[in-house]
Amino acid sequence: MGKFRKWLTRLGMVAFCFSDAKGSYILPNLRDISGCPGYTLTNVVHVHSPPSSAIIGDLILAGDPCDAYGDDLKHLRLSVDYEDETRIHLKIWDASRQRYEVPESVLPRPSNKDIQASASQITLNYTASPFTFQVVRRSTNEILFDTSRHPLIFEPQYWRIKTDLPPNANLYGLGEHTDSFRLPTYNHTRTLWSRDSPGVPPGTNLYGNHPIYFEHRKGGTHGVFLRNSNAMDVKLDDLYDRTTLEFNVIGGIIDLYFLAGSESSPAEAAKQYSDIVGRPAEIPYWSLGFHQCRWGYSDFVEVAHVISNYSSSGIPLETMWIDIDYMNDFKIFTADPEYFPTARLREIVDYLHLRNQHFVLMVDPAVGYLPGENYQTFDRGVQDDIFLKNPNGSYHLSIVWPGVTVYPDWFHPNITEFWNNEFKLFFDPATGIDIDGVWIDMNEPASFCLYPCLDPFEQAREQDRPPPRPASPPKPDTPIFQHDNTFTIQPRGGFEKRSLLAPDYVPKNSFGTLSEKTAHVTAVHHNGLKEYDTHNLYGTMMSAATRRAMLARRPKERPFIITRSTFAGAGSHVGKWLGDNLSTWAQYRFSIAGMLGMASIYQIPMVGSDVCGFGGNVTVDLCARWATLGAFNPFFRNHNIEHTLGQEFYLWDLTTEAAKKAIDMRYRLLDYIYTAFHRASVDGSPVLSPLWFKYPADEKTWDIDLQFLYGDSILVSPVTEEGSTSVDIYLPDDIFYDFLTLAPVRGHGTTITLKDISLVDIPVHIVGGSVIPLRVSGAMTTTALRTKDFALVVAPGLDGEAQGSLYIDDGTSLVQDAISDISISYRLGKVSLTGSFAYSSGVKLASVIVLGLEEAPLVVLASSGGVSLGELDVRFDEQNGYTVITVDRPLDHHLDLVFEV
Ligand SMILES: *[C@@H]1O[C@H](CO)[C@@H](O)[C@H](O)[C@H]1NC(C)=O
Ligand SMILES: *[C@@H]1O[C@H](CO)[C@@H](O)[C@H](O)[C@H]1NC(C)=O
Ligand SMILES: *[C@@H]1O[C@H](CO)[C@@H](O)[C@H](O)[C@H]1NC(C)=O
Ligand SMILES: *[C@@H]1O[C@H](CO)[C@@H](O)[C@H](O)[C@H]1NC(C)=O
Ligand SMILES: *[C@@H]1O[C@H](CO)[C@@H](O)[C@H](O)[C@H]1NC(C)=O
Ligand SMILES: *[C@@H]1O[C@H](CO)[C@@H](O)[C@H](O)[C@H]1NC(C)=O
Ligand SMILES: CC(=O)N[C@H]1CO[C@H](CO)[C@@H](O)[C@@H]1O
Repeated sequence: MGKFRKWLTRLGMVAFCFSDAKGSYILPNLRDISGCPGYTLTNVVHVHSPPSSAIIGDLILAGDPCDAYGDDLKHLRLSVDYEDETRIHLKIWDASRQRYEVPESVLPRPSNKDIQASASQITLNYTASPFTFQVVRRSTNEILFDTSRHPLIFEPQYWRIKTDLPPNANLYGLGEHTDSFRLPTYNHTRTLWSRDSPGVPPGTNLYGNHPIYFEHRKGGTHGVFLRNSNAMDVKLDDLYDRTTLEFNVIGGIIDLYFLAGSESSPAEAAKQYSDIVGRPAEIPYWSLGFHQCRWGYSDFVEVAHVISNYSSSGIPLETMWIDIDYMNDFKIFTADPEYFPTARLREIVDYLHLRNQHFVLMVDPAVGYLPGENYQTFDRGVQDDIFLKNPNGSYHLSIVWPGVTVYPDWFHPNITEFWNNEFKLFFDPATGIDIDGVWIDMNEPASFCLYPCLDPFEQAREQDRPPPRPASPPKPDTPIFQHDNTFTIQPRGGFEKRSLLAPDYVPKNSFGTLSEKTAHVTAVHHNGLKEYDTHNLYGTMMSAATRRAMLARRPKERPFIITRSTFAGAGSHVGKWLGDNLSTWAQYRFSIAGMLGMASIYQIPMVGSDVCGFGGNVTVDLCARWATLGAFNPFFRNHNIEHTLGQEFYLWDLTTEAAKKAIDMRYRLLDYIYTAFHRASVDGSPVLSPLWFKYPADEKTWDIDLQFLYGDSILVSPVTEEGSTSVDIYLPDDIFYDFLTLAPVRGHGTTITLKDISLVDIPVHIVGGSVIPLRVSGAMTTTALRTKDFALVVAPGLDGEAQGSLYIDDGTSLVQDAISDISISYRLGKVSLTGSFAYSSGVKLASVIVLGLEEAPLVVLASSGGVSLGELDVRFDEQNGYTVITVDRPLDHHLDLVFEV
């Protein structure tokens, strides 16, 4: 038994949490709310002079209070703003007391163009008494949101807003969840409250929280975002003639953004959502390479062996990761002097860097509570006084890997200096471990202390986590409730009457009470805010702080950070992995819907599951299939739990072959997906999408979540059943091309069966109408890949035309000196490359491959800016009907290829 083995394993926690998750809901004490009187709207005034249509008004309780979960508030304020052509903002708050709102320091509000209602694509129509409203799409007069039958309820610790929707509504979002991508609408509750959720069971609240949904109809797709971080239950139900959706929230204010989306292009809803929560951060090119990690590497020797084994097996390894194992007694910002000494880790980093490979370590938020132990991170945190506190000013203690711990308070005004300094010292290129990226975990924040956690020291002993030294808590006289500018609580604030520990309405947290296995809801941040209100922001605030710290180390480079817990807007700081899932076929399947949620709705496109699964032993067949699916995860990492069999791809011949083939496809497509990431950072275009984003009128696509679009033009249709070598895939009425043979496949809006798909293959199709930039071959690193020439695959649509683009830059800098952003079009026998060509990539356009032609053009003439470049060599593949035109010219100028037949 090594020193690491004496503690409870994380696997043990999995089993423990499973049993805990079942049947332990605190059943909400449901009250009769049918008699709640609603409110009457009065004193409506136009707050700005025309052309604005913004209004503000008073909402007065319209009858005898129902006091369902507390006293009905008597007087509310309402505002409605037409912020731009596609967005309405509706806000309802307490007129007499200040209530918590998501701080703008965490989620900035969008700019408000303050337009006239008549210029908006949607309008808000209301009835004054009782106050209800409808959001209407003007072009069709279709009602998108309708509270007519459901008067508003607003109490100190409960509010409810409820809408009727069309029957069997197509709803997506409200994650994080492992439910189907198209949400079940019968008796379904989505609870939003960050939770360390091993095994990621469907139907429960998971790590992150995204109170946004898209609703899709024949007449269009729109979005609704609730800007609120309190615990909530979003309830969906089907009645005979309609679906209903209701937000039941235990704090904050009603802060709704209605997004018009579009009548014909669902991706517009995603772009509009990026206007309010921010666009995804640009990622380094190398981060799209293949990553290997596992929990349970026993020492630096094993890590080095994994790196060399990847190399000798010929599987490209871009980035090596280490989980908590490297830490000394699991203390963050320390390395185990015997098992992972800094000097030896530095050797590994040097080795990787010399070979253009990368290195990532994990950092948790919780800091070991070790007074007098010369644990410098803790001591500096005490000195800076940046740890989260109890109401009486003592440190809020919990239990994480190192035993009893304290949490950084991300609202503390000096937290940036503290966190930056820890990163600077420990990850110092000259003396420490020069990481290229960082992985942040346990930031729900997770705790192993069972509520009420009266004696964390005793529980840590029982759990066999290192007992901390007895010591008096530092600075017992630290004043509490100091305020800063982030948020000021007025003395008469609405908070004092709240029962934080026992709200009358109890959201359906799968751990039971809201404080279970996390920071308690009573914990107080430096600015006076309570965990009750801000819990769901913790992981995203850690993400933002970690981004600042990584930027402070390498100010010119795009940081690479992967987190577990997210809130709306997290994607502008970090990427996300889907958490501690299991090595099962079911979870392999869920991972697609999980990624779709993050990438197509929540604006967190750098996303992927633990490839081959995290918990449990994977079978070689599943791992081979997952290697091929993983190649189409935006973030592609193999990772598993300790005390299970290794699952590095090189361990089996089958996974070696699958990984090599899949990584080769991925790498040839890397600039295609990098271009998609660039577009996302510019306008929020989804990097992955469900089929219905492309075929919104095709009802059969609406609930498909086992096929998806990688970028907007590559259709991925993995085999999804154990023991199967075939898959039924749906092809809409369109033309597709097999990615490997390039042969056309006509879709007819039917399901077809693809047969004989070996365990090392994955069906991939190019969607007609697109141009795909490819590197001519893969490579062992992304650095080497960037020296490969390009080929352009032109895949004409049913109308015989195609469009695509290619974005190239240096792949790492935050600010680019020169970029190439090339548009490629194909129409009437002419391929044109236009746009900017300023980035000097040093590579050529080797060839243009035009698919689906019945015969080859006799002659292809090239010209650039009107200057003839002569005739190009043409080869025709009769079997699969494609034409290869050899171009072999630098990719640095406009180019036209004209076909003569
Ligand atoms: C909403 O109000 C507008 C302007 O008053 C009106 O033209 C429209 O018919 C209303 N729509 C619905 C569905 O009530
Ligand atoms: C609704 O779901 C809850 C919890 O999942 C269950 O207890 C209840 O029986 C269901 N109600 C109906 C009507 O199906
Ligand atoms: C590396 O490969 C060797 C030989 O195939 C094997 O014995 C060893 O267990 C592997 N090491 C690791 C850490 O995977
Ligand atoms: C402060 O509150 C914590 C948590 O409620 C409690 O454990 C601790 O004993 C209190 N300390 C004092 C000095 O009252
Ligand atoms: C933040 O740090 C500065 C400089 O050390 C110090 O003067 C200030 O009191 C600190 N602020 C808080 C709230 O601790
Ligand atoms: C995984 O396999 C190993 C070796 O066969 C076995 O000892 C272990 O119990 C297995 N773990 C699980 C979770 O099945
Ligand atoms: C592959 C897999 O099962 N992924 C799941 C892992 O967990 C996340 C939730 O955190 C799910 O969204 C994924 O579907």
